[in-house]
Amino acid sequence: MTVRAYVGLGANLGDGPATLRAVAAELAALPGVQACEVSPFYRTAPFEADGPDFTNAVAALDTTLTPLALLDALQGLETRHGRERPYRNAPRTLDLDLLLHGDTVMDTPRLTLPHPRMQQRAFVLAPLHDLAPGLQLSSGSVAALLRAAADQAIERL
Ligand code: PH2
Ligand code: MG
Ligand code: MG
Repeated sequence: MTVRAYVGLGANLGDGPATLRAVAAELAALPGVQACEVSPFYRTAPFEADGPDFTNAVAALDTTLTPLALLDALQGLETRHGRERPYRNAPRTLDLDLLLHGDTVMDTPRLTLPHPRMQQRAFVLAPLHDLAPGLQLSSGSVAALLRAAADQAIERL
């Protein structure tokens, strides 16, 4: 069964736009991914984190991968791009967060779906809105949630 999944892309070490362009192609080439559409890129101020500004985007995937198989593939791409985890929310060469996997709701130590913090974060909501302006999330439409996050500094590249 093919489902629509959304993945958040972020980088604030190295050449973020170049990394995200490469990752867009790598996501599209993953076994079990039939289609991949990537949003415009945004420059965003660190949100509850420190370090340089981020480059952020969202990818919409049509995939037959299960949530955990897709998570494994995303973590493989993070590792390939030199991701290190010295402390929580440390600056990173690449962060790939599984935001939504169809209608899956799950809460396990390894993976919580929908992503528990996405509904407050303009750096996720703006590119998600570009791809899916009519999307409904548990606390409202992506459009309304984006308006509620209008105080967060983001700039479309
Ligand atoms: N990711 C975080 C924490 N804060 N801020 C921005 N602007 N972009 C991110 O991708 C980001 C963040 C945790 O993963
Ligand atoms: Mg993240
Ligand atoms: Mg992450």
